[in-house]
Amino acid sequence: MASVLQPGVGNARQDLYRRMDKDNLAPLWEVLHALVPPQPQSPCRPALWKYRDIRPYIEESGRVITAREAVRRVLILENPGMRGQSQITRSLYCGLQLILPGEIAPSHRHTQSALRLIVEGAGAYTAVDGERVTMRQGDFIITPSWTWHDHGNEGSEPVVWMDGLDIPITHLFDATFAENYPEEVQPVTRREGDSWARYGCNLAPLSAESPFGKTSPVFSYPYAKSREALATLARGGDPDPCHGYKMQFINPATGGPAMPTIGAFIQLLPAGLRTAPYRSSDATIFSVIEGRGTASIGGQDFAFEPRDTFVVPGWQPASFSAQGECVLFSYSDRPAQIALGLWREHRG
Ligand code: 1HN
Repeated sequence: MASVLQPGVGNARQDLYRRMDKDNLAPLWEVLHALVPPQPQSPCRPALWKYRDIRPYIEESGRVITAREAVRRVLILENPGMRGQSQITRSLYCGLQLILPGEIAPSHRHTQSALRLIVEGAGAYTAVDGERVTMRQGDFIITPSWTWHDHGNEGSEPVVWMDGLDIPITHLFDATFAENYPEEVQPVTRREGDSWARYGCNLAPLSAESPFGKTSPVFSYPYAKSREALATLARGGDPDPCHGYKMQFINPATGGPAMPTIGAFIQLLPAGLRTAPYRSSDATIFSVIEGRGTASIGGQDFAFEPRDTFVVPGWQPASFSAQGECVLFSYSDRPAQIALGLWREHRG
């Protein structure tokens, strides 16, 4: 209930605010309700980018700038509620990157962690600290924090992937550092498949010190493997009512999430499945690998097809209706929220 002001008190307050403002002071009681709302009050909105609609812009970007000149030729997916901030959620960045045959994207490193989900094409590579991995559609690839990385396309077709980075998180902490490698392309020092053989086959070196600190020593998770696992699960038991068959990508050295700040997931929705509403405090970005369906997000319906990207804001109820069998990749800041004791979910 609003208190009844005594005559003159309003003026006295305004006068106090004005004088203390000069000394960089502000009254908490005027903003307390906005600072501590009973539930998240986010500018993040549900949105879907149809690949079919944005593919022409991606192609055109390939005609107006080279990968070398751009450093990274990326169209940023900006949340419609946060235009101009290079954010798809309050904590995460999302973009679609194009590399044409014969191109390279020069080597650099930064404290931001990055993930890639290959959306279109095959035959490009990314190199991480001396090891190259070939990209194929649906592959999930990690660039750990502070590792040298460059990309190249030695194949014959354009390759497009989704980039997910924790840029707003590193900015929040003002812990952003970056540097360029002295050459455009870093030297290859390990054979392709080395880290998969070392860490990805339920084996580990006897002295298992992870080369990438808090990030998984496996930096490429081939779609063929994840897809096969999902198919086996779908043959073997009932789907989860909210998620279908959903798995998280893990760091085999710890069993925890593959990256310290970003969680990555893959799920299969059997044809015809209608999931129960689900909400969690981590806003989540989805990339459709296979299948058509509808995502209902906060009461709004979004029809999706392969290669589309959509975003579910934190704490908004979402459910899926799968027309055919669907496979969805997704990522969010869940590991960061869990590490800080903030994460919540609600089923139904
Ligand atoms: C970056 O290094 C990549 O390595 C992609 O492909 C997107 C966005 C902002 C800052 C660095 C890449 C990026 C980025």
